[in-house]
Amino acid sequence: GEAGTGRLRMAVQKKGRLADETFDLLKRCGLSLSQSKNRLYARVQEMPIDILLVRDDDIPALVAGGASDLGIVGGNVFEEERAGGRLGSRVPLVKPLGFSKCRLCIALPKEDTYSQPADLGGMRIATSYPALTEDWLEREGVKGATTVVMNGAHEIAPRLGVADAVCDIVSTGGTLDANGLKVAETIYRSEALLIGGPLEGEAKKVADALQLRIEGVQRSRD
Ligand code: PRT
Ligand code: ZN
Repeated sequence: GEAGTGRLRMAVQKKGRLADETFDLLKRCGLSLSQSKNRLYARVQEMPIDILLVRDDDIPALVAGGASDLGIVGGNVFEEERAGGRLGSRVPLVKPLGFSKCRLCIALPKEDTYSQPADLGGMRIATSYPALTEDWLEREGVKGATTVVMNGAHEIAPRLGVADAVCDIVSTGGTLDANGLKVAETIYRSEALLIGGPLEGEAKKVADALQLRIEGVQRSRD
């Protein structure tokens, strides 16, 4: 991770739903960034930390592979990578950060009746979270359901006839509602997570100091 530079690396989302609250958290920790958000890196002025600005989907692999010491990413993305077996044997430490909360839900056309997981038997479920969806289906003993991987526009999949149900992130529920869908099951509750480690030496000292500042911010919000 910090090889050569002597600075801790932390990967965060460059732009999107996680980014604003991540930068806000760093600011509340008393940290200021020396470069514009449009660059690949930003330097923290008050601590030896470099912020790597990336797509959220790349954060778990960057941390698991050691290119970044720490990362801030949605639990949905982290757990999907882990469930898909893409993080190897190294399972990074996790600290929930309490923002970017949302739910991963299985949704059905409003006219469908739903009372229990077995009702999903044999269905094709459109999702970008196949590993989490398949794990849940297996845990619930749902028979013959399959996932159809889509990277967007899941909510129109049932109308297109390419799926019978969807499994997607829900916040207000407005998107589902506008597309004639309703929540059948919540399979995962997500929030932003600090991932990383285990670290040693100077990198561990810097990471511990950062965590102390984050805990201070969290306490002041309680
Ligand atoms: O560019 P990059 O790959 O980095 O970003 P991205 O486009 O993949 O992700 P982004 O920025 O949209 O979301 C980042 C993270 O924010 C997600 O992984 C979640 O952890 C979290 N989050 C919180 C959400 C939402 N709320 C959310 N509402 N992610 C997506 N949505 C989508 C949802 O899928 C739905 O289609 O927003 C739409 C509206 O939701 P409703 O229910 O409020 O209508
Ligand atoms: Zn993404």
